[in-house]
Amino acid sequence: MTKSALITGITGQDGSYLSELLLGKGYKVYGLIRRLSTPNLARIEHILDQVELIEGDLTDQSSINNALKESQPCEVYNLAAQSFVATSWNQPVLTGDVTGLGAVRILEGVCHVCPDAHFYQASSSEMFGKVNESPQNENSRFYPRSPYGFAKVYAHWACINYRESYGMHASSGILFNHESPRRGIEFVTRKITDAVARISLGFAKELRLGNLDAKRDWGFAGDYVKAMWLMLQQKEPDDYVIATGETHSVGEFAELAFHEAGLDWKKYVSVDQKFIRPAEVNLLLGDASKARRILGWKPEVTFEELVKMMVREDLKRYEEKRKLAK
Ligand code: NAP
Ligand code: F7E
Repeated sequence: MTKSALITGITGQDGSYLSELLLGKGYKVYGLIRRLSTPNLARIEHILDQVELIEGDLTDQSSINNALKESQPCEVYNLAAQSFVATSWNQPVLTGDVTGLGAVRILEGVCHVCPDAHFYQASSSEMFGKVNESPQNENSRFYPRSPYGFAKVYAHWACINYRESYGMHASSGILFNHESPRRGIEFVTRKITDAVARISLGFAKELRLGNLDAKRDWGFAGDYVKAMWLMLQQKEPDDYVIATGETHSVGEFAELAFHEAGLDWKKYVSVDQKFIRPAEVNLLLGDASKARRILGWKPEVTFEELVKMMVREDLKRYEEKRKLAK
């Protein structure tokens, strides 16, 4: 029998990679999309004829219930969120509504409409925040440092509570930062690789960043969606840290990215106070040994390969733009 999956956040970075993965495994893939004045379908344009999109919004319970009824999913992946940490200070209530309560709305929907469906919650290493031990694993303390971080803690505990209260197959992936050429342009890795390409081709002269010393455990999104799927194939639901086990600073990322284009980053990068956050998460480093042991998951793309992949894709994009402009 064909398996079906409903993905919230299908138009996002992870939603697009997960859709490709599930289609490749023969799933019927449904995606929840919200109404926007201009549809944001660029990341799934190449598979639009293979997925079924259902209109709905994580702030609207009845649209979620309708999407679940229509898709009758075997698996539900809750990837939708207001996912940009910096914006969460400007829009804390919206972030709480979508990223926090949104998870409860979809858990409620699954519990009533399709209680046997396997459920995935997109938890985040931002929940560890101000860390008291390194590396961080599934038992490390949560100390979120932003409205995004505390909304994710709420959603994470909601997932555990629905599992324990109703016996739902609900799992959380505590994913550390994962990037790709499809990463939103506001996140630091993509902001850097996009600027490298623009500077290299003469479209820009400089790049302004915030805290260059913040350290992140960066992996490749294509590797991380495999872990999501693996979690829902297990007999028992559980929570898993997904990470590479390596950490690098923003400065190191910038140095390597500029180097890839033959440029010296120090000539182009400056610090702008505008990008310094009210509270910072200084260091994240994940221990994914549980995922390795139980799921058999490990990252395949290295940090260096990731930086190169992102720089090359952005260079290609701007080279094509330049050709068209001639
Ligand atoms: P992303 O690219 O920002 O995508 C977010 C998705 O959520 C988009 O499809 C967006 O739709 C949708 N969305 C936002 N508000 C919505 C609403 N009110 N109703 C329905 N959909 C809504 O995020 P991502 O990087 O793919 O991350 C996927 C999930 O993993 C998120 O929950 C994120 O918080 C979490 N996470 C990400 C990372 C990471 O490093 N990438 C790490 C840990 C956890 P539009 O296209 O309409 O905006
Ligand atoms: O920042 C520093 C910034 O915005 C990374 C989301 O996917 O991963 C992501 O959250 C670091 C921070 O990602 C700039 O201060 C310096 O320390 O790329 P980011 P994030 O905040 O780590 C987690 C796991 C998620 O769950 C989130 O959804 O880089 N930084 N200068 C900067 N960051 C940005 N965005 N822009 C700068 O100019």
